Amino acid sequence: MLKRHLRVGASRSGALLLLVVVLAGLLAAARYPRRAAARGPEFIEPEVRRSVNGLLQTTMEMKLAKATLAGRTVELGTYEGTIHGPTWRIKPGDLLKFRLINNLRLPAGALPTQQIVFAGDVYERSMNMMRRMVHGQAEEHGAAPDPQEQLYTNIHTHGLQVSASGNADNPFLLFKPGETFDYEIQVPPDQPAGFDWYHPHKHGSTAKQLWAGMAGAIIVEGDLDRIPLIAAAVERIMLLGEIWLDHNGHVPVGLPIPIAGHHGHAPFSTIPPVPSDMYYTINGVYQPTVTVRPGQTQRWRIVNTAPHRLFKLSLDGHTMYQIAQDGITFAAPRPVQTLLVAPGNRVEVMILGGAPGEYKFRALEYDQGHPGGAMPEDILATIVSEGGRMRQAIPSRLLTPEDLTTAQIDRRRTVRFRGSTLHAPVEFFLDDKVFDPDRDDAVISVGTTEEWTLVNEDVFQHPFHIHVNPFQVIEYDGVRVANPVWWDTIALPPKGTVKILMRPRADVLTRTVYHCHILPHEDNGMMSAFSLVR
Ligand SMILES: [Cu+2]
Repeated sequence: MLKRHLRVGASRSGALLLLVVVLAGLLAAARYPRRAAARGPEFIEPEVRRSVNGLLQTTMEMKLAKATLAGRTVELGTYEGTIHGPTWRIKPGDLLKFRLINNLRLPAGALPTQQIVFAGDVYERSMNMMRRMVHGQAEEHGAAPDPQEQLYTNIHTHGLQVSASGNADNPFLLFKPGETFDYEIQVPPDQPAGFDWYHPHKHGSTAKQLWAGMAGAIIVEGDLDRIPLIAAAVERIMLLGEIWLDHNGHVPVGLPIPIAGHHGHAPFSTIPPVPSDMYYTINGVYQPTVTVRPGQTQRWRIVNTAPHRLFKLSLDGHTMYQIAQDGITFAAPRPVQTLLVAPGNRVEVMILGGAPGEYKFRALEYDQGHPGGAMPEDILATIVSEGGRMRQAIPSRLLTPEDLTTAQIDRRRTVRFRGSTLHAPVEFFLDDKVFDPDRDDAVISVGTTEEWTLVNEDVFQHPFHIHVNPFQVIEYDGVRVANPVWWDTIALPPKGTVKILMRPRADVLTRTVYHCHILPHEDNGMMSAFSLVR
């Protein structure tokens, strides 16, 4: 009897959510038509902060700041006042000392009110339904979601193989507005040279903070940069952003719910709903123009900071030569025409400037299994090849990373990914459990080799990320991977499995997390704490 009652309840809230999704879709009217400019705004990069004599000492103030995006005035939470924070340029063995100051607040007018006029009582009826849903969610979790919690924060240095304890890269810390904290992170001397990044990691608020663009690049300088043909290339840093704006130029404050996304429109609405747009940006700029000379090589260091979208990248008329994945070099460049970059992933590619002309850098249409359907193609940038011809070349060899594929496997584990989006509250599970910071879901002996099978039971993709130690992907969707490279975030195929190998470094004994890097999934439960022990 109880079971039947629950099932009826679930299907009712499912129907309710679908209705809400439809109504929210009606609200997603285009308010800001985008014109195709002859030449987009200039390509810019974040400010650079370098370590000196083994020490990076800086301040990271999180605060609301105004910016211009696609001709609109926006007001977003930031690190240090710009969309995307400063780039840290560091070296293996450096000490990172920085003061995190949480001065975030909600922008004036961010809380939804009845600002939208509808014919008849459609608005009032949809609001009533949503109030009931939110109320249901509040009952389930014991408290109504307080918008102030969207301002709780901490920082994660994604890709650095560092301790997660104390005041290091600790995902269990929580700083409320008005609080200040002194971080101290020791980078190991054998940290691979590569492209990493930092971003907030407080369970429950990561998606909203990354939808504002709160993220920055970490460049670890080293051996890879000294290969002559790499050193000769022009370096460009590209933080791919997914900036979500309501009609006031703020990240919507309500609970995100999936809707159909189409060009210029967010694949999410909120409860309560407000009209909103999604901008796919590079370094906080919408569709910038990047210049290259014919025959010139450029090294693009790309990170996907989006809370949700997987970018399937392509560059018209150019092959991309991938040289690294997730901060770790390849043995040799790999020529690719398209490159799938999931949230959290970094890719480094070299390009060789084509014949004079204009080329589009695109995020191709891609279906990641989102309930709203495939994400349509978007133009990320225009590449203009102009100026005197150069005769630069792509290197043929890089550096050879470690290989675990012939190692004896000490332990095997399985992690299952499953989410429920069609009833309220939306929840996402690892091994049927939601995140509990006080529960260890794995205890791993450092220095041993483990093979993990990651099972995605959903039709939508989940990018798996584990802190501290990267892994080799040896099998993808049932197919053995030839010459497996290293990743720290891998997008699981829909209804498929991935097998990975890892050997946690012996000098980092700590407690941290693995999770899905689709941040609305992570915020709603899809994360596990684990310990690294001797
Ligand atoms: Cu996920």
